[in-house]
Amino acid sequence: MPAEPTFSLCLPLPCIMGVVNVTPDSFSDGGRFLAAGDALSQALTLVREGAAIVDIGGESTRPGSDPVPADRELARILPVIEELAGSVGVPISVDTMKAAVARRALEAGATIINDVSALRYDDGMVEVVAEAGCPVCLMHMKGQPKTMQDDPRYDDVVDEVLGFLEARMAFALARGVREDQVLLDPGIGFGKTVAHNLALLAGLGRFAALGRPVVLGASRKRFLGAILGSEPGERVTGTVATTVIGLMAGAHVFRVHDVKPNFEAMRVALAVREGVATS
Ligand code: HH2
Repeated sequence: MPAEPTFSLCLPLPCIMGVVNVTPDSFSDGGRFLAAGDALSQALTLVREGAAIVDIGGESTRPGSDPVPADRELARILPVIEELAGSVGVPISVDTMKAAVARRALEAGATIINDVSALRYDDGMVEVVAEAGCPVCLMHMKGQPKTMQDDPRYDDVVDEVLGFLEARMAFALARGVREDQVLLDPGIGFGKTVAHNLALLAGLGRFAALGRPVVLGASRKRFLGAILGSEPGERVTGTVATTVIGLMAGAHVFRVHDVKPNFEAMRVALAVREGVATS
C-alpha cells in the first residue's frame, strides 16, 4: 500500500517545493532575490513551472553561516509573504528556526513551517506550530550551520538520522503538534560528508517507512559538486537525478531551486512507478 492516502496535509503528493532565498548569502542563489520584487516574481515563476509549495527563506543555513537577527529575517521575508499570500494560489512555507519569525510569517499568510533545527533552536517554536495546527517540516542537522561540516561522524548515518527524526516527531507530538501535519527530512548536507549524503540517498526508502511524508533537499548541494566537479548553478542535472532516485524510493516533497526540470522528471518517474501517465 502506498503511504499517501493516510496523509491529510492538503498537499498534492508527491510534489515540488520551489525555493526562494531572500538573502544576500545563500550558497546558490544568494543576492539574486534580496529585493522583494525579485523574490516575488521568482516565486510566481516557480509556481508557473509546477511548484506546489513555495519555500521562502530569510536566513542562510549554508555551512559556515552565522545566524541572522529575527528582525532582519522578518524584514526580508514579510513583504514577500504578504504579497504572495494574496496572489500565488499555493501554500507558502517559511524556512526559519525562530518562533517570532514563524509567528509573524503565519500571520502574514504563510501556512507551513520548515524548521531545519527540528524545533531545537528556539524553545518557543513548538508552541507556535502546535497553536497554529500547521504543517511542519522537521529536518535532521548535526551541529550548527557554523561548524556542522567540521568532520561530522556517525556510526551508521541512516540509523542515526532515522532515530533522530523519530525522537523529534515524538517530542513535537507530546507538545501538541498534530501527527498528520508532520513532514520529515534527512537534511542532506547538514553535518554530513559526501559519503553520508550518498548513504542517505541510497537509504531513503527507510525514511518513507516512518509513515510521514519525506522531504528531500538535495538541490544544487555540494556533494553533487564533488561528484560532477561543477559549481552550484551547474548542478541542475545532478539535482534532477536525486529527484528521480528520491521519487522511486518513496520520497514525497522535493525542495529545489530549478522547478521545471525537477517537476518534469518527477512526473516521468511517478508515471513509471505507478504505471499510469497523468497529464
Ligand atoms: N536545505 C537548505 C535550506 N533549507 N530545508 C529543508 N527542509 N531541507 C533542506 O535540505 C534544506 C532546507 C539549504 O539550501 P538553500 O536554502 O538553498 O541555501 P541557504 O541555506 O544557503 O539559504
